[in-house]
Amino acid sequence: MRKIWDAHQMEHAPVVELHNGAFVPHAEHPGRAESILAAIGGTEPARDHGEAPILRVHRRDYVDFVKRAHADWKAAGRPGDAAGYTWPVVRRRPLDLERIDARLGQYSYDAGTPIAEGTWAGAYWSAQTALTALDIVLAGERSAFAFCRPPGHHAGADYLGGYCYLNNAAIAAQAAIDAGAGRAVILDIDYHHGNGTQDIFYDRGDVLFISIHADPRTDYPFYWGHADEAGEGAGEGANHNIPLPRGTALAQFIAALDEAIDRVRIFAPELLILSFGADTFSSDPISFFRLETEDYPVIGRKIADAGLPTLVVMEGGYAVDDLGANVAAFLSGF
Ligand code: OKP
Ligand code: ZN
Repeated sequence: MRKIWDAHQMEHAPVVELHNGAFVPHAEHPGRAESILAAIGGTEPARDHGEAPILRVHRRDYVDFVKRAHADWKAAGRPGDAAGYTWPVVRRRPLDLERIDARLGQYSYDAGTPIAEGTWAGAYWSAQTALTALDIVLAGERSAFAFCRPPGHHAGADYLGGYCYLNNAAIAAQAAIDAGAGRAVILDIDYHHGNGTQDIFYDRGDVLFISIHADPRTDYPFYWGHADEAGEGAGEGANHNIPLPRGTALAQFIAALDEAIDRVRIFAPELLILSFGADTFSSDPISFFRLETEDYPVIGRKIADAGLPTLVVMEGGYAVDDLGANVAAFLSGF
């Protein structure tokens, strides 16, 4: 399987995040990339597809915000990386606010996703990595691996959160539809619910979103990912959440995956996009499933057995010492 990664993605390196009431070292750090790159072997750089495919998913004003936010933060004389502290729960008027703190609140939903100096570059090239890997699959190869970092599945059309700025899987899905694919499935097996992806396609019938994740009653992102979120309008029935309890190990995960793959088959898409997170690992520092390294090839093989052209997009995974081995194990099974 060909693997895409772009060195620009390293430029995204926020220092700290607000986690459970304290500032701690940011979990989504460049060391994740070093671990994965050392384990998966040779990669190819991304090809620049420009902003147009990003703007098919994200709002222009949001993209401009992400680009400018760190400079605006510095111009305001602030230390460190840009992060919000107040959110517009009440929206009585259209927001056209100038102050950086107001704009951070408008375009984000958590305080754990700072915008550092290299964030726009990293997020931009992460999206280009997804688009470049998609080209390989659209050209007829069975699969490709987009080593995206920062990840994307929590980012919505006009908001960031959960370490995500641009929704790489959604951008690739929309690009595939624009290239003529009639239907695509995004299957998300990161530990966390892919709320941004769900949100982007919630009213669409051409992109089925299926997610297996930790129950949002106990885990981030709390407000999305419940089993009764089934889509709306033309998307009614094209969203399917499978929340699982903390402590889930291989047997229960595979049962959920079987159910998910049955639904993929019935939908009969031309393309499968897999949002793959390795934070389902037993020792992940922020997650609570119990998958082991030797489980990942089993999962990879099962997804390959669905028999669809497949773009694998990297999402989370924070147990850095084992992360590369877990990703390599997944890809070897696939
Ligand atoms: C990103 B991905 C609050 C911190 C929550 C957000 C987790 C984002 C995970 N205690 N941190 O889905 O792996
Ligand atoms: Zn995750």
